[in-house]
Amino acid sequence: MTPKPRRPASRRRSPTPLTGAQAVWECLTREGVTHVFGYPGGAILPVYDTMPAYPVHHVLARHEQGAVHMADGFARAGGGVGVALATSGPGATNMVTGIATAMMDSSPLVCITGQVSSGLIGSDAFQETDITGVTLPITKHNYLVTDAEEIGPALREAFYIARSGRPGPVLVDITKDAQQGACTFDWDAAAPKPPGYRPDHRPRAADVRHALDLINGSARPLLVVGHGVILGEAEGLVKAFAERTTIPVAMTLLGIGAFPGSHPLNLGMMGLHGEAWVNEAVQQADLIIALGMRFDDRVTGKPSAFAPQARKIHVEIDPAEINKNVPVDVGLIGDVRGVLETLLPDVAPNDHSAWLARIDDIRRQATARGIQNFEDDGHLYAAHAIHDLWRATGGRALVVTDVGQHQMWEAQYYRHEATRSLITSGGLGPMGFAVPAAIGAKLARPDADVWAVVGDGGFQMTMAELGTLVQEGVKVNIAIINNGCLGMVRQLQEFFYGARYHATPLVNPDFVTLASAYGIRGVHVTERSAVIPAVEAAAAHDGPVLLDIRVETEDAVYPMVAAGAGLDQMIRRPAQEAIR
Ligand SMILES: Cc1cc2nc3c(=O)[nH]c(=O)nc-3n(C[C@H](O)[C@H](O)[C@H](O)COP(=O)(O)OP(=O)(O)OC[C@H]3O[C@@H](n4cnc5c(N)ncnc54)[C@H](O)[C@@H]3O)c2cc1C
Ligand SMILES: Cc1ncc(C[n+]2csc(CCOP(=O)(O)OP(=O)(O)O)c2C)c(N)n1
Ligand SMILES: [Mg+2]
Repeated sequence: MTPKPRRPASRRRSPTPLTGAQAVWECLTREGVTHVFGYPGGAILPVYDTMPAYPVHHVLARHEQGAVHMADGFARAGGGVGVALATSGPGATNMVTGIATAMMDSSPLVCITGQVSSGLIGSDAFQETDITGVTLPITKHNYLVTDAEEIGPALREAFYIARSGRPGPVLVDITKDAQQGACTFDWDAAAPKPPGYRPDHRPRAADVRHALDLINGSARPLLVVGHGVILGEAEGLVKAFAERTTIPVAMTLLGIGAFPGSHPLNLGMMGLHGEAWVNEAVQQADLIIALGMRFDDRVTGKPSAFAPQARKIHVEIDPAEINKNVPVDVGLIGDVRGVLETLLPDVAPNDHSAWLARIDDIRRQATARGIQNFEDDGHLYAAHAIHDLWRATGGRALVVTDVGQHQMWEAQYYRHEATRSLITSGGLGPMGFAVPAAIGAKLARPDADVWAVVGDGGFQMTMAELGTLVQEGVKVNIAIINNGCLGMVRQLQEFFYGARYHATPLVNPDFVTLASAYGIRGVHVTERSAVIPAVEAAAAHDGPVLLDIRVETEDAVYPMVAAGAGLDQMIRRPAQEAIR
């Protein structure tokens, strides 16, 4: 890819007379924005028209959902705020899935939409949609701006709200006349001061003492590491805490990467598709120390049956999360980094060897049932393909997954060593996330070896973004885990609907031919022995490569806990003899 030449940053002094559209770019550049993901239309054209004067690279998506997922992938990979831009009406409504995705996973975004001119609001004008009304429940905050003078303050506040406290998406809807109007842009005067918003919390001293007593007195403690550890950049402190106390670590899906996969204290992912030994450790623990995770129902199973023997400490920045899903003994409200810094000097290096040995024992028994240890029967299973992707990339790739069975197998069979090396949609789980989010991730981290791991169903939801991939010249490799069906839903049909597979088989196009229409190299992979060479060849190729990996349809993600069941009611993979 030839990088777009950068223009020098604006050197204007404040206050400066500008149009509202120029004020948008002035704000973005001063916020340090380098990339904006968007799609133009009439109501946002004044903003597009002034864009070339500013040193921001615009990525033209093929659909506004894709633009928002790109901004989200950019934010999750790089740690900044992602920015997406769209026109009014259909442009804005197409953003909704992407915004809801970011909201559920606390991803910091600023989405800017054009709106019809203020005099037309409420008249059902052409492409008028009340997007602040539509997105009220799926944004951390939103604004309707009808005056050019308000653009600066609204955007500065939007960035502040998006990135502070519990991060999240903020939408700023700007009328066309506000974009065209004149304003006096004063950066300093626009400093954010949202009334009633207090993102900084510190835990109470009594709660800290209580937590320390529980930690230092427990025999079977477990750290549960969530996405908040990554958002709060507390990975190093978590490692120091775990090593000092020799407490084993379980991760939520979104916590994967926050603790090194190969660390001896790492257990892996917990939850409805968590590894058996992790869930058993949860159920047998006498203390759960939950760090930046929100006890999602996919993590706890039936809440009343969750970790029944354990006292619980919850370190969480959002007070609304304490006692929301699972009652806890101590809530430490604050940034996980600050809380760990407070706790660390006073935690005792206790001996937990008996507890660790017990977990190891459960792990050994469970591993014997792992599909990786089954003899090769000539079939290619998705778990094999993902395990080989891990081997061939040395565990160092930045993997962006879609939603479904392949997502769970990736979490189980790709061992992530580094933080922000797995990007996946956990809370909303929209199919179609992976390819656009991977494009955003690659633009945020150009040196990363980025792989989109995506189902054959989900790929077809946003495959138009192959056009963006080519236009941007980014090297993102794509592994389609092609099982010929909507696998995760088929699995539910297999277990709970009498194997009546209605509406889950897929008739797919030839993805390799499709890739070639975009000028992308495509390769069919049909045998287990072909996975590693195909991944290595993709890495060596100067451009994106799409692997169409044809895997068995007949397979399920194990272990599996049925919705509403406790974590101790895991359905386990049958032994190989039982499958034959
Ligand atoms: C098909 C499918 C299957 C799934 N199965 C599983 C499964 O088996 N196991 C599993 O774990 N998940 C699973 N998930 C994902 C699950 O739905 C949730 O998205 C996930 O568990 C949430 O993880 P989290 O709580 O760590 O992250 P988030 O939902 O992002 O929550 C992060 C929490 O950290 C807090 N926080 C943010 N910043 C800070 C900070 N600086 N300091 C302190 N706190 C902070 C936030 O307020 C929030 O409460 C599945 C998803 C799908 C789509
Ligand atoms: C937009 C959207 N629609 C429907 C679903 C429900 N759903 C969850 S997983 C899944 C099947 C995914 O199939 P595929 O992409 O082929 O992945 P696989 O499970 O086969 O690995 C469906 C339909 C969803 N998560 N997102
Ligand atoms: Mg599929």
